[in-house]
Amino acid sequence: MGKIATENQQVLSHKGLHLYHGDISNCSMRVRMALEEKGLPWVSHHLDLKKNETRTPAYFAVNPMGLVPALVHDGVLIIESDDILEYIDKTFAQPALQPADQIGRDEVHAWLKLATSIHIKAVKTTIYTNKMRGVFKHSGVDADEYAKLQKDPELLAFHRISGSADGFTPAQVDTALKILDECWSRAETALSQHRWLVGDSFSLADITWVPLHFTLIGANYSFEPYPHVRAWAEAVRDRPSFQQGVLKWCAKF
Ligand SMILES: N[C@@H](CCC(=O)N[C@@H](CS)C(=O)NCC(=O)O)C(=O)O
Repeated sequence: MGKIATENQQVLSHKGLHLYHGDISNCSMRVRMALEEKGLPWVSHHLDLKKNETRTPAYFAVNPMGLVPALVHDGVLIIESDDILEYIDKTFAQPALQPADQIGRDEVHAWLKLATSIHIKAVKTTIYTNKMRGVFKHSGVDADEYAKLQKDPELLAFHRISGSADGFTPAQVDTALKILDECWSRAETALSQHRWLVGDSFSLADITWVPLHFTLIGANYSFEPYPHVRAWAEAVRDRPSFQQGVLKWCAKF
């Protein structure tokens, strides 16, 4: 979605970089990592997902999807982590977080879009099933209020199921796992051929997938079959951007 129009006076008045984000949110971790890699100062607007702080009219007036992250740069509002990452890299050129050549940039873009495309069906389904059940306590009233705020049918359906007594069906959970397996097999192949997901330079692709690795471990997803992925994640742990963008906010998922 990228830049979106807003009439929110608070958002319009923000000077510099302001990030609406959540400590445990893997999409927020990406953006925090990118900001750290670029050495950019930013103002934090933290929302606690476990306390339903994104499920309020005030936050829907910032991001009409009710999701974190949302970045504001001098009054310009950008939503969707993949678009935010590309915005940051384009606007603040150094250090570059994408290869200079178009083929490499297309590859990075494809990794970003892959993560976006599997987010609800695979990532959120696995995390909400294995990690978050019972953590978010949405009462009936909450669900009704949320339904009034949330206009996106996929998110509405997702939260209706995740908040129900039965949660996702075994078939849905299985589909989620299969999608994750396909993606991590693809990452394993890429990382057996070069140091980072796209060639030999750390890029937005790594920034996008490392928080998924981190949070999926916490949701009991097994990385046993993927030795190159495990070594890659270990290498990223040493970067200050991982310390500051991930561990400072969420020591353990
Ligand atoms: N496609 C969005 C997904 C954002 C998203 O799902 N954020 C999660 C945290 S990682 C969130 O806000 N969850 C709260 C909710 O689903 O209501 C992006 O990449 O920014």
